[in-house]
Amino acid sequence: MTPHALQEALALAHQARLICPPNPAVGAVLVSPDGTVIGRGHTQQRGGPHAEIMALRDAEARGLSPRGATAYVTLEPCSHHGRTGPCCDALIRAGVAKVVASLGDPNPLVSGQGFERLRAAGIEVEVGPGAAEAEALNIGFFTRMRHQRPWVRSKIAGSLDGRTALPNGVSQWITSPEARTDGQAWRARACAVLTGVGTVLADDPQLNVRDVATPRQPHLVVVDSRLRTPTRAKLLGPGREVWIATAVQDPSRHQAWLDLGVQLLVLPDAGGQVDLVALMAELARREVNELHVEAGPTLNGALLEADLIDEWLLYIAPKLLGPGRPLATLTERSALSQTTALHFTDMRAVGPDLRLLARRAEA
Ligand code: AOF
Ligand code: ZN
Repeated sequence: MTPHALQEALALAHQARLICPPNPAVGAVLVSPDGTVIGRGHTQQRGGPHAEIMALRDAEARGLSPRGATAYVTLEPCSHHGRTGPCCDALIRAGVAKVVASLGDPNPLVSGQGFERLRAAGIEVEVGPGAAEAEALNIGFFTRMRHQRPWVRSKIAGSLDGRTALPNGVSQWITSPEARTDGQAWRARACAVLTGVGTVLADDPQLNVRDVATPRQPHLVVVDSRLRTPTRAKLLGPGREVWIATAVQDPSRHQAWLDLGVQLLVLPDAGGQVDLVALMAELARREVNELHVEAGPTLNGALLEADLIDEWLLYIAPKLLGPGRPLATLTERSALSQTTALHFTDMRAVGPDLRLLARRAEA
């Protein structure tokens, strides 16, 4: 059974999700020996205080002492000097008696050292309650720390017969406004949104978060092997951090985009295309935890064939389009044993549409 205070810490971590990337969303609740909650906190924006510090400040602001308290936290308190100071030292200084943490921090700078330092200071440490939820909340952070790549989620809106557009490219709108707003909520929690130059040329999208209140816009990544993104594309508008992933190595061809403040990720050429595996490693280096893909069938197909999609977010409208564009362009299979096996992890109605979440069979 997850203690009530830890459930509250998980709820606080949920609240941090839009603001805190690339840091993990963490919640902390301090409970005094008589069982009263004396402080609450969650992770702040990049470079800001961690959950434990916010909870200690909350107790201080209320004039309550954390001495002898139990700290319920959804992640191992950090032990390193990063953009902020170590939380385990702050807890030790504050005199807490016990720490209950959902799970260890996979960051190699921490990974068990936070717990060790707490125990060495005589603090009782319990690990485990709420672990599954704390990890699910931070699936991108855990994937990046463990595998040096982001958690890649591809969002697709289509018809019941699996079409994302008519043959002439018309796709606005197959799914309902409710489904489109729901899709924006998933964009908002991602560190970065990824699309292909084909989509930029066809739709001139903004790919920002508009329908959901958010303190932060995700970065935007355009896969553009040959540098065809128009310099007047809407998504290059002001206030947005845009990275173009290209296989064009010649620096003299980069200037037009650099002048617009775009960052170029110059990657190896893999058969005329950007090496997508190298792209994922570069995005992890740039601290992208969750990558939200909104792309056409070519890029989705290439990502799928490279086994780089962890999760599909599918919105299916109760419409039949007949001939049209597929979800992903794949090479022909000759046996069902060669097909990509997925399993559904969630299914629900969103307005008149269906929303399905599916993961790789082994994911
Ligand atoms: C905690 N509590 O609330 C979070 C933690 O660069 P910094 O100093 O902000 O450190 C970021 C790292 O701290 C991050 O990669 C992860 O290992 C840990 N996150 N730790 O004690 C928190 N968000
Ligand atoms: Zn910390």
